Amino acid sequence: MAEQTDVDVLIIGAGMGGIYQLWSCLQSDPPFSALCIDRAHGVGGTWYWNRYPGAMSDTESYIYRFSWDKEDLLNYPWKEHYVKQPEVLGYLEHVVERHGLAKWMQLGTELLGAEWDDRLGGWRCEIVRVDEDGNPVGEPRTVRARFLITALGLLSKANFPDIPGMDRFKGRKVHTGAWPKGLDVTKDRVGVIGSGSTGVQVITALAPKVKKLVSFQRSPQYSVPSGDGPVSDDYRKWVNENYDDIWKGTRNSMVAFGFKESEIPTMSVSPEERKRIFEEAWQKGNGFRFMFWTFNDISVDRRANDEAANFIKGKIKSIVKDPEKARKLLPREIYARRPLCDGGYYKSFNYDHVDVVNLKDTPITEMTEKGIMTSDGVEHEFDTIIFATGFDAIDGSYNRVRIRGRNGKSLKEHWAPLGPTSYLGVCCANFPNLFMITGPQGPFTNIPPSLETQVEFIIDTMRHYRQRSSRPIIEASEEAEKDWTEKCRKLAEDSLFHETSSWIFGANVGGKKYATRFYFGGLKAYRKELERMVKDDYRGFIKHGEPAQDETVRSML
Ligand code: NA7
Repeated sequence: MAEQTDVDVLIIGAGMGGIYQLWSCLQSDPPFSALCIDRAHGVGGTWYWNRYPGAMSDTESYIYRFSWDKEDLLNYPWKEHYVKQPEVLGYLEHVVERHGLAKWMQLGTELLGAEWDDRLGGWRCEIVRVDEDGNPVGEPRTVRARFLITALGLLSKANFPDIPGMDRFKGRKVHTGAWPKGLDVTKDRVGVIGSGSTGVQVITALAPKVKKLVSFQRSPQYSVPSGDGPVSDDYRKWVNENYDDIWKGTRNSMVAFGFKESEIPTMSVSPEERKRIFEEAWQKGNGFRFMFWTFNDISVDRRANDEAANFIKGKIKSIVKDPEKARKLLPREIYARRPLCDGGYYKSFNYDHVDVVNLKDTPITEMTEKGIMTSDGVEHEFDTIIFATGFDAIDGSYNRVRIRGRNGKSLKEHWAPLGPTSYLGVCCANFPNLFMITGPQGPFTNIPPSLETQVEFIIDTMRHYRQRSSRPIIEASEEAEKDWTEKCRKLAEDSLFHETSSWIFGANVGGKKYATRFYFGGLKAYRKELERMVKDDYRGFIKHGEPAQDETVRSML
């Protein structure tokens, strides 16, 4: 019989969410026994896998970290206004070491499946060790857990386009989300497919270094400068002296990027003043700042949006010297995707060895032995083709694991009719004692503050229910999930975001259900929703009052 372990909490994923959740379980009084697993052979989640050149957080460094360890917050160094992938990874490794979390983790271990067991009042999970390539090693093992917490990450399942002849290409094909350790492509002729946040970063980083680079763009993007640069001692001192207020302001803001969002409409000021404000935001840098600090209606009002879009288009035309390249780089839709920023993206196209193909004009017809063929009959030859084609976001991360709730129904089946839904972004009806961190219909914000909000809500809820029962069952009602879904749908409809097709609505992967995957009400409102629900005696959760059964998960309390 397979070896069996019992824990109060099994956490899937050792990225930012999993790390904080594990710490919170161990800090509870009394602690929840917990095991955190990850198929990666290191901690870091997104920051473990996304090692592509130029990978960085586009949230400013001081706010892209945990807020709960004040001493570390004040002392842990960062060099520049934006943290790059190796630094984020280093920071997360440091947190794990500082808090002695590694002994509760089992890395290189994958969740094969999890089934809710009514008699047990918990989850029967099957896990297996995997090698660096993800192949199973040895026999699966059973873990019985009272609570299952998924910290799978929003964006972990790579999306590969279906291009005819993909296998024919003799060079190297690499997805940014699975960048091999130490891979150096600087001596190569490089093709980059995709121009989302990742594509923009990888192109900017590689353009000055590679022999040749061609960007294949289906939807040209609006990107503004990041404003990156070294952090001065004075700046750091200011941040340290104001950290409490900074976090307070962040939690009470919409997108949680550390700045105060604008309260004035775009058309309420003169054209000159509008231009001045846009220019100031352009000079300061940061994509979310450009969209939300300048005016309060760019993401909801078409006229306001046009003003912002035209300002950025003007900048693109003035930066890119070759008018034909500039034409191809000009966005053709409204400014309503995830806002981007960069460290010199448009300037990259001024190099003679860097070019752009607009796939709306000349689509890719096939991949050949040598590279990529486009509909104008041009064969673009490469040594390496980089797929910056994004992810099968949110539900993609879940659909590859078999998670079965009550009556044997899987999450995939639960989500089939409407797309991925939840109650408050953390629970699903008929999946008792399952909590999701950054699951579907959570807030659309800078991730760390939202993720902290969710982890704190989850741990408080578990504690609360533990006091009520020796066999706590926490389960959202179907009605509560329906209402939350409706709320998210309405909020999305009120924003311009739903007018562009992107991973936010599942529109980037063929066959995915089109539905909003976020709560667009902002972090402040989201926190209020949670608060109100708790005050209202956990409204939306079914009240179970069963006595303990014989075979329960052995509590380590
Ligand atoms: P995104 O934002 O989903 O971008 C993927 C890009 O790849 C985008 O430009 C897509 O064009 C393009 N794409 C996808 N499939 C194809 C095919 N078949 N042909 C050509 N181009 C394609 O992913 P990222 O990794 O950049 O960013 C995801 C998030 O990670 C980001 O928002 C940050 O939060 C971190 P499209 O726009 O769909 O026309």
